Amino acid sequence: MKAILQKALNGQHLEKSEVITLLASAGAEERALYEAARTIRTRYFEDRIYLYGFVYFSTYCRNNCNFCYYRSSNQIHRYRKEPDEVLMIAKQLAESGVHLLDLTMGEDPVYHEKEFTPVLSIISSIKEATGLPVMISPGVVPNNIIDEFAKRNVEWYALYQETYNRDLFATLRLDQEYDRRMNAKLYARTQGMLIEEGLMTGIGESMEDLADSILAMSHIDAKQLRVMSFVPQKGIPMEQTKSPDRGLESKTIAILRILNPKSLIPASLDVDGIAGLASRIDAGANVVTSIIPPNTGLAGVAQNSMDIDDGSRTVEGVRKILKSMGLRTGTQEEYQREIQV
Ligand code: SAM
Ligand code: MD0
Ligand code: SF4
Repeated sequence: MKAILQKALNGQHLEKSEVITLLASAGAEERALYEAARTIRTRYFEDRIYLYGFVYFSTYCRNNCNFCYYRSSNQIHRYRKEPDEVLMIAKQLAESGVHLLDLTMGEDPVYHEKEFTPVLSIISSIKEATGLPVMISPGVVPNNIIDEFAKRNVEWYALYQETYNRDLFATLRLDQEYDRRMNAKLYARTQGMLIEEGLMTGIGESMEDLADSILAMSHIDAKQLRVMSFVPQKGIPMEQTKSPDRGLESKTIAILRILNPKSLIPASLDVDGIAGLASRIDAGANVVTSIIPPNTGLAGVAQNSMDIDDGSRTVEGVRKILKSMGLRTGTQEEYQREIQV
């Protein structure tokens, strides 16, 4: 274990067997892994942490992912926010001090199958009104739509593979093509956009699968890399699947950090709310995602309401905790430098 962490600190490549050893660590060894991850984060990022506002503007979806509350066959309340309201919420988030706005939607048939233009106009008006970098999380879209994003200088395209095991992918993202999803993000990269890749834990993966995924996702030139623990949802096929031990998510964050020292790595408030922030930052994360303004009717994905309306999933709520950990939020200029391509 010591030798592996020393290799990591020296910036050497890690083998799959070594990643598996790190994933299996416990007790003092696990704590040493987090310490190494923090050391590596500090080298490049010092005490700076970045904050992302989350705007889930349509929860309609044509897909039927087995792990997702918003899968098409789940009979739930859904919303599609009007452009004016989305713009108002985006402005409110910008004023509160986030560094980026993540505009997210299900694969809403109204946009995906009829007319995508309204989404492009929302993006343009938000960019113009706030001046903030934007991430678009629209699911899989054709290359000509990605071209439209690139034309509007959308900085980020987020699209998570969840696992690099194709068979497992097929059991989770029903009737969706692995290669189409992968190729969409790779295409966005060739058009000059930054990409975010992501994994889930607790979805039936083996330790070997997880190690393969961690190594593979570290090689697609993604500037942001995330992992989220599966959270069971009412009414989905995986409702009874147990949520995994959070140590696995933390260890994955730490390994992603040591393999990708300069990457942005989220501590998502969408898994355990504000109570889960410190442990994820301690594991080497440097971006807080899923900040949602209270009382706007906006939902999260894995935690659709936790900590939202009481105002703890806000810049203010997050800053308090970061401060107590000796960390600070970066300035907008610092964030802009971070994502310069
Ligand atoms: N519909 C688009 C898509 O699927 O790419 C955008 C939404 S995307 C941001 C939703 C992501 O949240 C999934 O890719 C998955 O990583 C995560 N997620 C969804 N349901 C989850 C759950 N029950 N527990 C944990 N993470 C979940
Ligand atoms: C988050 N709830 O950041 C959001 C979402 C989509 N790009 C991100 C999963 O945790
Ligand atoms: Fe739809 Fe995305 Fe949920 Fe899959 S993960 S059901 S694509 S919203």
